Amino acid sequence: MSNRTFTMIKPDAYASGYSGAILQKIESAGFKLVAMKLTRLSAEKAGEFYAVHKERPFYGELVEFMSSGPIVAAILEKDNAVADFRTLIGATNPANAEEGTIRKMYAKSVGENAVHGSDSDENAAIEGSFFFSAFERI
Ligand code: FUP
Repeated sequence: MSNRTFTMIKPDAYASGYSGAILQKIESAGFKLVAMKLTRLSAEKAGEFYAVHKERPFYGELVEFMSSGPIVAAILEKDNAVADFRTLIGATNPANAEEGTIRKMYAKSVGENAVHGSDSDENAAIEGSFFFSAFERI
């Protein structure tokens, strides 16, 4: 089991000024930041990141939204990081998310859902490397 996961604070949450509160919640839950940057995805880069969803009906909107403004990208470390982070962020659709989860507290909708969390150890490694070189992580 890997002890790292990858997250993004998405354009909706960044624009609403929730980045600090979300990072505080992540750290309070026991995750350590091992890489972090504020950046903005081009439509091309967003399309590449979400290529697995290319055939889904929401792909175009997803790419447009994820390239619509700045994001915070980070690699997080904790025992059981991938599963524990998915629990902390809650269901993809905030309407179905548990009370106290990041998406329940900060997400607007299933499309604009405040944060990303990797869904497997393999994807955590791929996604972390998409944003960070070895030099940019501890
Ligand atoms: P998650 O792993 O919880 O981020 O959810 P998915 O991998 O299923 O979806 C990735 C992103 O696609 C979501 F964060 C938001 C977007 N999406 C939609 O816009 N509509 C949907 O019906 C499902 C996902």
